[in-house]
Amino acid sequence: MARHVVMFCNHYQKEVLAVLSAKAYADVHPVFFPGVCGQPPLAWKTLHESLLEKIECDSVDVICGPCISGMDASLPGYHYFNITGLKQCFHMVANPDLIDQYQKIGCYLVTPGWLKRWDYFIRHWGFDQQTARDFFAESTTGIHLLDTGVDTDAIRNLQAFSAFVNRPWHVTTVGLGFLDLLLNNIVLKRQLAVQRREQGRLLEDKQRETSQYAMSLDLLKTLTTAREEGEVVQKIIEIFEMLFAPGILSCRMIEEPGLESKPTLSGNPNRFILPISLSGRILGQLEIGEFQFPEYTTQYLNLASNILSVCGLAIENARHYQTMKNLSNTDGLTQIANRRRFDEHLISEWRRMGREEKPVGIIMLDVDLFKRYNDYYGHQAGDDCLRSVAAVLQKICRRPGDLAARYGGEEFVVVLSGADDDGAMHRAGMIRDAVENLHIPHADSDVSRYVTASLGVAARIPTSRFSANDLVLAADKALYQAKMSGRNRVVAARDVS
Ligand code: GH3
Ligand code: MG
Ligand code: MG
Repeated sequence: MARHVVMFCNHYQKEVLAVLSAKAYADVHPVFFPGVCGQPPLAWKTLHESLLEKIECDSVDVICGPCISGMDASLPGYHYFNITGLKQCFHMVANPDLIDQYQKIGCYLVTPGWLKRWDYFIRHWGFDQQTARDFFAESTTGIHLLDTGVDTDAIRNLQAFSAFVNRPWHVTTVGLGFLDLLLNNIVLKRQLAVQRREQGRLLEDKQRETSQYAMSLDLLKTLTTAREEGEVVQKIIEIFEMLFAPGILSCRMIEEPGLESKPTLSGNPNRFILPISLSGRILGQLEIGEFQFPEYTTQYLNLASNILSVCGLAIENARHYQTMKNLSNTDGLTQIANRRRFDEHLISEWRRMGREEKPVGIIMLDVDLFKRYNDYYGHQAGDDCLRSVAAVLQKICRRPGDLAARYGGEEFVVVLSGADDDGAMHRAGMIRDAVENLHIPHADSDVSRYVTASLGVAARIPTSRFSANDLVLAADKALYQAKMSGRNRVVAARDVS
């Protein structure tokens, strides 16, 4: 437990030390301020600066009569600050009623600590012996020692003082019992306050933790609505931002799952790298740090680890979803987009280009005399041939918005977003050349020694009167025309009547 300073007037130093030495108050540290009886009170600010500022402690108790001025009930820098302001300092060692009784009958009360310095005070108050005698004769019936029993010189000092002021003297033995009770009370009160504060803090921590868990559960629910991995990562970032308000936050996914690792520091003691893992496999890493409330770092890391295990699940789900989506959008034989993907892509590009008032180009491609090819070389070779043609198309579709798809059988389609008739014709010409240049022998073809293809091309700026379907029909018509006019060629829809 941190140090507890108890401040008393130095007139009670012996009494306080005697009580403390008989007790096992390990953390209590007494500090004494100078007694100023009958003089202006001490300024608290000066006292604090001269006595307390050098002492390391978290709790301060000041026990005093009206001899300190300017004390504030709260003192910054201490967890606990308490003032026991007594009407008179005699109340430290004896019952206030008893003190009252003595004073009512005109007793001038003194303690052993004061008596040690009686001549100093007489001088300081400006008395010589005669004026002192006059004063005491007028205002007192006698000098009365409250004897605490700590000073063997007390009686002798009492006698000397009484003789000086020419007053009778009396002694009441008060002992240390009263002071003992007072100190005990002060120490216990402070211990209780510290315990309460500690419990309050624990309770507060628990409440914060519970509300964070509740909040994280709510936030984690949003993860279940995210399908794409990028969306999941974005939501993870949002969750961590909401919960911890960190200064540093980034999330990096790892494509190939790695080995499980523990949270690590990244050189900076306020920066942590946490694994996003599932069943012992690392799927990614979250870098987090410089929390707004660094005192809760350990709790934050615990909560973060729990949340990240759910995040791992969400990432894995997103990856499964992506794989399934890819499978359902890919043609099994050629591994390029399938008809379903083409339909979706064309619709979305048609809308997008419609807004931008730009054309969409489309190329329909049909392998020439492919039935004969199959018949001549076998179905297996036919499959290989289709794969090679698909690869040519894929290679040519490198621009964003472009898509090559297998339309069905030996027919393919290419979407060229933003391409007008000329652009689409140019690309179709390249495709035709590239297919023939594959130099796949086709011995049974009338058209060439090699496998060739016919292509129909159409391009239009989307309008409400001309649909994406109309564009496909136009390209198909042009393809038919290419077949009719001898195959291994490109025909533009604009040239078809
Ligand atoms: P045209 O020049 O007029 O297009 O003649 P074609 O023989 O290519 O046209 P047709 O429609 O008569 O024949 C298409 C052939 O494509 C028939 C079919 O066996 C073949 N085919 C369709 N899908 C596949 C496939 O997945 N693998 C293989 N090996 N052949 C396929
Ligand atoms: Mg065909
Ligand atoms: Mg064909």
